[in-house]
Amino acid sequence: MDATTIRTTCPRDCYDACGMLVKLSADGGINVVGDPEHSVSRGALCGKCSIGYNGVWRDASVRLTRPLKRVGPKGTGRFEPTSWNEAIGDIANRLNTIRGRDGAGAILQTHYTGTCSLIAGSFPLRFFNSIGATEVDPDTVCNKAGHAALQLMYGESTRGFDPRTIDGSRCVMIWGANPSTSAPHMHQYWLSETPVPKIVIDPIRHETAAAADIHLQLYPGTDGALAFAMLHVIWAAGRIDRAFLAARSQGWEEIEGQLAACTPAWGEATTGVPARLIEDAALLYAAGPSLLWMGQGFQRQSFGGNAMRAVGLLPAATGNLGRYGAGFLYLNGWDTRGVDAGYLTAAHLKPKSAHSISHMDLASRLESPETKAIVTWNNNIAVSSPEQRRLRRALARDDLLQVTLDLFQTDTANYADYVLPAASFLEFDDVVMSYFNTSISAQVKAVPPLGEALPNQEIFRRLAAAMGLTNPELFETDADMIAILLDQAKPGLTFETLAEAGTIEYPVQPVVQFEHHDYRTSSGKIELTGSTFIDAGLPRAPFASAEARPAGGELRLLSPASKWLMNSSFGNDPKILKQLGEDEAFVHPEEAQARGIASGARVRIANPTGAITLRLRVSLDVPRGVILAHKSRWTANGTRNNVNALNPGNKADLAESCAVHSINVSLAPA
Ligand SMILES: Nc1nc2c(c(=O)[nH]1)N[C@H]1C(S)=C(S)[C@@H](COP(=O)(O)OP(=O)(O)OC[C@H]3O[C@@H](n4cnc5c(=O)[nH]c(N)nc54)[C@H](O)[C@@H]3O)O[C@H]1N2
Ligand SMILES: Nc1nc2c(c(=O)[nH]1)N[C@H]1C(S)=C(S)[C@@H](COP(=O)(O)OP(=O)(O)OC[C@H]3O[C@@H](n4cnc5c(=O)[nH]c(N)nc54)[C@H](O)[C@@H]3O)O[C@H]1N2
Ligand code: SF4
Ligand SMILES: [Mo]
Repeated sequence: MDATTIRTTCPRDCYDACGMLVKLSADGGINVVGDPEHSVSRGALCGKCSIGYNGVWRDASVRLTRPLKRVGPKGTGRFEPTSWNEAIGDIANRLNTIRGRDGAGAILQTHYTGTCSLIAGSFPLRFFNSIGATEVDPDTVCNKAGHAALQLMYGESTRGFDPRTIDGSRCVMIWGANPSTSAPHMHQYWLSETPVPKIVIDPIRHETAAAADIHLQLYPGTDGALAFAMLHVIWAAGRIDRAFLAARSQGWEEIEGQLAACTPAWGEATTGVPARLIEDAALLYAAGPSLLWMGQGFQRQSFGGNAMRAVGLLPAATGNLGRYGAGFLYLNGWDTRGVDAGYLTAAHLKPKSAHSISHMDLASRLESPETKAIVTWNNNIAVSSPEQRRLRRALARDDLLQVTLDLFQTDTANYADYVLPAASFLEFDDVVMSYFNTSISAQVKAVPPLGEALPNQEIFRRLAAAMGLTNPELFETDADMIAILLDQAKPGLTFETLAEAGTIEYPVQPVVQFEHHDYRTSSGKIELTGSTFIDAGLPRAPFASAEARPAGGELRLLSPASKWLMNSSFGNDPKILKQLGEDEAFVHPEEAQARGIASGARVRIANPTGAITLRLRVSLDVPRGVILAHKSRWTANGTRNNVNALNPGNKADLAESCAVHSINVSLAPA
């Protein structure tokens, strides 16, 4: 490579963590392409990123390039440029006043995965920990119920299988994930190239489901029942691994006692999946070695925690753990690469008095006069969070200080008092760690920040200084942090070495998940049942949960990831908007027919929380009783709301996590 090509990594909230090349041209322009030498992406980026990174991402007419101060009413998006000094100085004064008068708990901060690089994604937490602000727990809008359930059962949730061990597998089961959208290269290569039977469990017949050997197209929210029906089949066939359960787990008796009733015929009646397919899938999985990919889609339901527990029984009951080619994966965390998250976030600075709240309570918390300020960074709550109408009304409060850091003038930024321009991942060095495989990648600065944009971490260093904070952790440099992080991961690894390689596999040899059966629960065993679950608000034992189907002609609304967006990101790129077309929802042809609605008609989708209007399409990929409308459309240009206007923010059964796939709606012509 010559000096005009920089090798770097995509740090977005995506399983793939693709390698990319940034080619600089003489006129200062760039061309971002896939790195042909990267083992995951093999020279191609996904459609959205190859458009977006060569589109709005470096377009100075679209990006935020200067700090902005609000001049119009909140929500109207009227701002004027100001200087960093003025903006930081005023924000610092106002936050200090609130800390002194109301306490730092009156300051909310919301964040998530706008960038998942380690420093830009975590350093700001040092600032908020040091002042003791109230964190809106990011995982509660995404995957917290699943994490909490696995932590109770297995002692942890972020040490998954090593995808490289697929060469020892005889079955891969994908439960409630859609790799064809959310992990496009894993779908294209890792899954498609491995000649292993695949089972997909998803209400929607997406591309990965269509390509699978067995697709169990269950009715949404019936995962617990399906898992128990599969366990019944395995049990009735004498295929339960009793030796494994006896040695490695506790509580199986309480599960076994429930199984007789969960026949395949019962499973079919409860989940909608044909009994024959339940039997085939159960026996194929049980034979093993089998990998189980637990997606994030199936725990976003009222029984989310129980569903994760029930599905989590399968690897234990079949001994599909601790051997090559077997195991489960929810996410692979940074800890699998030796990173100490407490160091990254300076967790020790956090005062005991600091609280966190669920995203499900964000709107009501913002309404409360006790909340005096909100800082949003790395997320876009006006698009992504529940109770959209109520949330926006609360954001419009004149007495609420709002500071938003972003690359773009998002729907959320429109409500801010100050909008601070963040630098993009192309504009500073950092470290990236995939949450699917256990690689370590370099994010290498390819171009200078656009305009006056600054990396998140630098914005918070300046704010800390202006507020008179003195903890040295708040001022540690990027270079020092990168050196420490890489040394934690692999002693002696330098950024220069990493940058040259782009991505390194870690460790070099594939790892067998739970090879030493070192479950980090209090008993040291896999806890299938027990009082810890009761303490967490669940029953002692998992059960065959199934949500009631909507009645009275209503439909279950599913709003998973869109192929052309990364959450709400790219929602302002004209070429991506062209790919997306008009905002659409999809139903089975019989559901449209039953309501006398033609495909292509404008429809109104409504429930007590709100209503949206979009265009209806029919699709055989969507089961009866369900309506599919992908998440994350921006609303700034035209429509006044998106699918989250229908989201009441109901909580799952565990960890105050979201139940966004358990929403019922009516459908009628607009
Ligand atoms: N209806 C419905 N709603 C959902 C979901 C669903 O399934 N259905 N899914 C939920 C899930 S899983 C999630 S994770 C959330 C995601 O929702 P959010 O966390 O709000 O994610 P994004 O909309 O992508 O917002 C990320 C923002 O960060 C900005 N950004 C990118 N890089 C940087 C940077 O370096 N610095 C700063 N400061 N900003 C940056 C982007 O421009 C973008 O505006 O949505 C949830 N909402
Ligand atoms: N292109 C693209 N990629 C993304 C994102 C994006 O917005 N766009 N978002 C990123 C984020 S934040 C996340 S969290 C991940 C999520 O990526 P995944 O883990 O793949 O999860 P989702 O796409 O939310 O949902 C996966 C599937 O769950 C299914 N599902 C819904 N309800 C149920 C149910 O009751 N039971 C079962 N078994 N399945 C159900 C949906 O039909 C969907 O196909 O993707 C990341 N990658
Ligand atoms: S979003 Fe995912 S698929 Fe797209 S370039 Fe980034 S890592 Fe690759
Ligand atoms: Mo997410």
